[in-house]
Amino acid sequence: DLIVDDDRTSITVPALKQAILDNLFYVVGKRAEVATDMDHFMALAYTVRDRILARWLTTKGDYVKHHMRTVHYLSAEFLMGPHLANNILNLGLQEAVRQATSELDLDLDLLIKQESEPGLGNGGLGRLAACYLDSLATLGVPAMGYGIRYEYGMFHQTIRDGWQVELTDYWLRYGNPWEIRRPQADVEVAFGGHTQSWRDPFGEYKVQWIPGEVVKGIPYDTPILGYRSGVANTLRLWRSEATESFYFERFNSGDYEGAVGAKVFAENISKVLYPNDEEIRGKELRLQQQYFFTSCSLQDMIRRHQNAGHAIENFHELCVVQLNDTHPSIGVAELMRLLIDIHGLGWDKAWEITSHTFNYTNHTLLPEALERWPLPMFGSLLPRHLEIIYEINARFLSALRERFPNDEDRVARMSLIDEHGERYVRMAHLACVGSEHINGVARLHTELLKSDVLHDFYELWPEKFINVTNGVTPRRWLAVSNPEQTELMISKIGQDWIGDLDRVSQLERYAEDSAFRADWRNVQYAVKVRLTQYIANTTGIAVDPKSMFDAQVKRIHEYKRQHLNLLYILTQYQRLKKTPGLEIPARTFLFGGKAAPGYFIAKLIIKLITSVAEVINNDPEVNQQLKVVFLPDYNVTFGQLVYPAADLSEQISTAGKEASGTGNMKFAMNGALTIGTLDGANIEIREAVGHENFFLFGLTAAEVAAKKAAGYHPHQIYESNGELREVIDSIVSGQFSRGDRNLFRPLVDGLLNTDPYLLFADYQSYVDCQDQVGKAYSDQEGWSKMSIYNAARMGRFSSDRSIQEYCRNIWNITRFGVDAPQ
Ligand code: 26M
Repeated sequence: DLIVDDDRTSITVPALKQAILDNLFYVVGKRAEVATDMDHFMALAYTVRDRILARWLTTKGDYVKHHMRTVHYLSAEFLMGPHLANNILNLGLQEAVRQATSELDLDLDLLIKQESEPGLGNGGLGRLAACYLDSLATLGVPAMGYGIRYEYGMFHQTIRDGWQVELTDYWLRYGNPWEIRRPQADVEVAFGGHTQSWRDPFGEYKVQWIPGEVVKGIPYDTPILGYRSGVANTLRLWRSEATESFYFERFNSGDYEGAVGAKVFAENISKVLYPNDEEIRGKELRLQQQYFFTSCSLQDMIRRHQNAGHAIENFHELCVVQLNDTHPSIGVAELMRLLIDIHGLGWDKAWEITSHTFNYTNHTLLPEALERWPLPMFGSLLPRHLEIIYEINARFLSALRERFPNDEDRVARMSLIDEHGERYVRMAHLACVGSEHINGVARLHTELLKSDVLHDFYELWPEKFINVTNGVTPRRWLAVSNPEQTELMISKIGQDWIGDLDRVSQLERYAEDSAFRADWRNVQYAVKVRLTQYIANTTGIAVDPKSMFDAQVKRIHEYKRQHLNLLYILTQYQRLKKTPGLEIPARTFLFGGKAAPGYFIAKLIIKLITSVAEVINNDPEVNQQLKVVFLPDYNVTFGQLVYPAADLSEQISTAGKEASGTGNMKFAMNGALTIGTLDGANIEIREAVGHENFFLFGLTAAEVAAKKAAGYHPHQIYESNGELREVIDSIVSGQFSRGDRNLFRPLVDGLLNTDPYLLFADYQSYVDCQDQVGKAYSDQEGWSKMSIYNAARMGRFSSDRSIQEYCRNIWNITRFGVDAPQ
């Protein structure tokens, strides 16, 4: 009964309604009477996708037509989170879609919740890549993301008997309405085998790689909309499949097992995301994944470059590659191989192109997280690349010897090959040698790269090093996730800040306005009620939305010190037990985060959190003042619920260990106050929001280093600090493990004996600081002021600012935007 012009592009309410019904019938294949919430989600998602397509195709065409220099962001992980709400916001369709769905008697928020999130990343690094794609499209930067279309993403976490249990994440179960498979743009990737060399008739040395296996990469494209920019860039994720020819050759020659084996080999590559962050074990499949997506992406870039009519010699003028950590750094050797073996260039020209194409972002200071591949494994999987790496290394080391004569220690330290005992290829060194720029992700992190982790490279090439402090997108992390605060902000300062976060500073003057502060508190309370309901539904725990919400959500890691947070909780618990009726403001401690499945101590920390929670939450003497909640399966979707609801953000890593942190930014933008160390981006956040609006504690990175050098004895601190000793003793006593004195022994012994992350050294400072936090929270007016100053001064931490810095200082991109109307 509805008549509309074009139900695939029109954005009027009647057209949207008709489109949802048409997509439900023709794409989903259901009648409205029997459609489920998931069916309606799909129908709505296709409706939104239809409205993206014109922008998407126009954007692509414009980049080609105008020969625009393009960024290629190579990342093993893209932790995108659900797309629907974000796409609706970016298209400017929030009101129209709400109206259309409500007229169809559909609950928009319920439909949005149906989308299963593509969890194709571990944590910070993958989520940063997603924020950067958002900003690239918003700013109209010609850009493409390249990665792997894992069939199984980050595992789902459940808690059984207080322990983490992993379940697989088959996120494609109901289909993915956002992706388009493009089989015509497939590429082939080789593995194994051997190389042959000869001199061609002109006397040129030539190498041919005779591979053992060949697989096919099929691209799946997802449009990435800018915020009201009219731009839609592409995220291109590769799926591995068997090549028909390889498969059938063996099949027809009677080698049935070999044929099946080849198929299994091929399909395995993009099957599953490795759930380890910050810890590398040399698994061959992981190297296969890295080479697979990097080779697919570089071949794709070359093909697109040539199809647009450009000569291979100009590759680096139009194509720039950003390496998201060392995971795609094999690309340096791969581009050399493609240019020399496939496109016939000489070494020097190939090196000129390669070394002007790549840039490398480092994300870690932990020595155990620097990627190295055992040489025998590397050589058998990528024999040609090993030869190329040897040649790069020979040339690099001879230049190095010229620059630093008689310094063989330096040569050994900087070599691409680690020769101490078992031999390894050092991927960070390959990335440094092959890149034009090397960047850290926060000011302190970059300084520590220069002075420590990559010091030799800094001495050799100081001009390569540059800092780009991370940022996060205010679209997803504020406008989408915190509609209550967003609406209040818009009522005072309009909405331009969503696309230009520096403008939130206009909020500052309202910090001194008591009526506004009351509104701010009401909004905060409403958001906390939302989270309270979620907690009740998922855990059965009743928390009080009037209590302070104190949140630590991030991967579980010793350096992030979730157990330091626990030490304070236990300190308060002991105090309350000793002094019944002790006046402290009620607090709800919220934890969320996954442990790498093989990381025993991290899993034990989860068990300790859940065990302490059980005791405290069920102790009537304290549970009006203290509650502890571990929320299972922390992911992007849950992050969108928790960042807006927190009063206090825990950013308590050992100084010098957290490269940047990005959760710290999401909390502060939403008005949470931070308790934190001088680590990563905390330092810059504290400067931006004002020292008086940030709860600082703990040793500095320099003090940590000095303490370790001087000989650190945690046992002495245990002996001399009464409260700490009681807390530790209570864990050992079995109070939280039903009398089992051994359960938490590995954790406690580690702290007493070595405590590599200096929890004991920072304990008293943390406890004192937390006590100050408690006092400050009792003054609600003062707290609201600080909260508003935090939100108003976070403009710098928009990923739009980070991307502008990458464009100016690293990518040399000055042309933005497309012809398309917004
Ligand atoms: C490597 C090899 C094999 C399997 C997995 C990995 C791997 C995957 C993810 C290693 C590290 C990974 O991520 C590291 C990470 O997330 N680092 C974080 O990056 C953020 C963005 O820059 C920073 O804010 C965090 O401080 C940093 O810890």
